[in-house]
Amino acid sequence: MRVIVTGGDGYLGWPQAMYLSKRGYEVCVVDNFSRRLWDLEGGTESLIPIASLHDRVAAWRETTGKSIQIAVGDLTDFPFISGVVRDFKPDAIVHYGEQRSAPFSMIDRRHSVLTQVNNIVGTLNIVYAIREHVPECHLVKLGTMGEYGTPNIDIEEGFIEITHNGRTDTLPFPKQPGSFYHLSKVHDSHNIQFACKIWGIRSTDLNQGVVYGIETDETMLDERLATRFDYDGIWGTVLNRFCIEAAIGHPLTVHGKGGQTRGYLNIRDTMRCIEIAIEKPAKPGEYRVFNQFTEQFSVAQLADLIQAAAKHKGRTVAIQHIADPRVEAEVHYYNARHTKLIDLGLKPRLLSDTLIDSVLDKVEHYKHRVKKDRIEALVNWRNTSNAIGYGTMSAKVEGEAEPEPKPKARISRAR
Ligand code: NAD
Ligand code: USQ
Repeated sequence: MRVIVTGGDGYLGWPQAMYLSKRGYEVCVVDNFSRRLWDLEGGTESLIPIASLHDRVAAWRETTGKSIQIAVGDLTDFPFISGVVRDFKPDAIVHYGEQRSAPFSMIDRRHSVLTQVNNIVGTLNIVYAIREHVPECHLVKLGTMGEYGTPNIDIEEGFIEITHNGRTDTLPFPKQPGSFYHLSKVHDSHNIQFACKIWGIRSTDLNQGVVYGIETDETMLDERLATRFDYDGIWGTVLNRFCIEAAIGHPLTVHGKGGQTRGYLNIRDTMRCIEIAIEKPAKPGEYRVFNQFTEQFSVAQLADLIQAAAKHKGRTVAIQHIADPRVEAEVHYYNARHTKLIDLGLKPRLLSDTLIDSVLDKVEHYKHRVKKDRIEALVNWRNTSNAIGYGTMSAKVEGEAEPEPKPKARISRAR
């Protein structure tokens, strides 16, 4: 099978490309390196040094004898992605290539717009390229559990049966996302579902939870194959952040009471879930949704787990409750169904002391690279223009100033 992995230079896309290549898939990665640029913009950096995409692919060939093709370009550029799809003729497209940080999308207007244009236009272009060149191709799209928010009822896998005024229908599960990033995923979902309906495209929307972990079997083959590991206040996800904080003796930064509960999964399970989705594709015209996570935790539970694991290694780490920079329910009901991938063969790799230990050991090795001034949560949801430290992301940057609003049209009043 031929598979395009968009975002193939990213945290999940690069290990996914290797995972599939190792199992005999012909893989082409697409990326425009925007993520490396956004790191430069915000003064952030992967904890683990990462090779360039070309060096990674060369190292992969050297280590395994297998090739991965590279297409460098922007998914929002239709002639580019349309040409790649036309020439490569994929059986499946695994679409990771989006701006994926909720805090980044909440910095200011420019970053909200950038996020939504990048994600929604990129996805729509892929859908059009599939329709034009490979209508049988299966689109495996990375969505997010955050599309649902935290409703006070059980979360179903994509759809819910509703009886209203005596009539019953199965409808998309209500969406209450918590950032302009999460909203971009909701808009993607609607666009994809619509395209499946009108053109018979096949798609699996994977509502993935928060991913943690640093290594897969493939990244461990050679240090040039390592994937990125984010820990800063913009890109770092909570469990990865707590591991770094523990390693450098920084208090674990729990937002508010820490009652925010989310679904989590190990990076190795992400790899396998995608493989399962590709192996057992949606039917033509089918838009299916899987909730892709393996267990749920509150932030406070995660902090306790990491604190205990650090203590086991002789390290005392404090837990600090900081005012929540986000607007989110601090304590809430959370019970999300996640059985479809398990029914298709996923054997979850649950968070264990050994797993936390292995991440802690790995980050310990690189802790000299931590930029301590990037750990703090740099973006507050309540601000419309966050100056995040170096000033480069502030709306007040020279040349980036918000234009003055035009004067209102004059309305002549009747006397
Ligand atoms: P990442 O930022 O490490 O990787 C994303 C990659 O996409 C980057 O290499 C970036 O350069 C590329 N990209 C972005 N916009 C592009 C464009 N317009 N054209 C070409 N390339 C583009 O992110 P990640 O953690 O690997 O996440 C991958 C996907 O999985 C995202 O869609 C994200 O929303 C989703 N997801 C991630 C997590 C998580 O915890 N990491 C959880 C749920 C869902
Ligand atoms: N949190 C803390 N302390 C921290 C960092 C985060 O308490 O130091 C809290 C947040 O307030 C939030 C929760 O932890 O309640 C999760 O935050 P996160 O940054 O780990 O995850 P999130 O912003 O939701 O985004 C990440 C990925 C995104 C993906 C999403 C899956 O960046 O791409 O879509 O996880 S989900 O959360 O299921 O929507």
